[in-house]
Amino acid sequence: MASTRAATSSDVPHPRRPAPTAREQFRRDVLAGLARTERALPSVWFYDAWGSRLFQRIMQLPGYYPTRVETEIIERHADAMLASLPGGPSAVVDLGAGDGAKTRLLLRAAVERAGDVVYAPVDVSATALASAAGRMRAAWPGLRVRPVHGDYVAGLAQAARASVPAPLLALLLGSNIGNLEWSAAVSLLRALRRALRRGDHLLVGFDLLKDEAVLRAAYDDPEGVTAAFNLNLLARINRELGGDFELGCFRHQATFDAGRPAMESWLVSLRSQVVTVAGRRFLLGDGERLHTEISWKYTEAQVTALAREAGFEEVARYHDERRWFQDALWRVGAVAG
Ligand code: AVI
Repeated sequence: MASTRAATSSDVPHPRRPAPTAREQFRRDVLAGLARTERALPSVWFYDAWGSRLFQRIMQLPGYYPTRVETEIIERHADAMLASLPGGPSAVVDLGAGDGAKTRLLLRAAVERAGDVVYAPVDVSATALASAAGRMRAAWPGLRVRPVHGDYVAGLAQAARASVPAPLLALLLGSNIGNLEWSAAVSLLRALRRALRRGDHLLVGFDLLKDEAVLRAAYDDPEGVTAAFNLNLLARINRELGGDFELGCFRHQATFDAGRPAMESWLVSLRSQVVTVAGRRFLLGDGERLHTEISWKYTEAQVTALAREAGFEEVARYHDERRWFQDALWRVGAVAG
């Protein structure tokens, strides 16, 4: 999964100040998050090599429905989705490659419609990029593959400049958008719209609000994989930032916030303890929680509001039978902003 961080204006590099390395940005985010009154560690740092493998396992869990349900939507509607793009897409730009199965379904439909299609995976991880490119080259030996190493916005802008003619179809699947707070999601979507040209399309996956028990089962599995995924963030801090978190002194907690609505993940300190990270000490109370992830569960009205706030035109929305998930197809219209 590519970093969504670069969408915010504070992340735009200052001309005279070099952009921090990923390790330095990780250090800054962790120290700032631990210094807050309500401590928080950004979920974007879950995805080191081991975290990415654990996420692959989460996607296979019986209770983690989003991947299966979205695959079902694309299986059923790929042709209809692509029929909305006049002449078929000239390029499919994959923002966060995931397991590749959903992209493969869309690419197959795109190749059948347009014949000659460019596939451009975008990722900050060179390893993820190489495996996404390799998978698609293996499936379609003649496919033109143009991997773009970078964050979503810069990568999409580069792919859009390179793809002639319009329209291009960008994919932001898996409800990755749901891991951002509302304002950050709007900033990212606006930045993506600006990176696209008039007539280009964006397909966005939104996990929808549903029965709380279903949501809780998806984020707190009896197999303990989500707990391991969450705790791996502490292991990564220990390894990369010289931290001394004792993993056995924390437990995973998943809660439901009906207000947003969203699932949230936390790491709960099982005793009063002092932890050191990058030479800084933090006292954690018994039962104190570190916030690690938000995962929005959108209403239909919120999806419309996001499209409007980001300046996209809504083209169509596709659901599974239970209406647990939605893939929204948006277009860049004439109105600029
Ligand atoms: C990547 N993202 C959309 C997942 C989600 O459902 O929010 C990450 C995840 N966290 C716990 N389980 C899965």
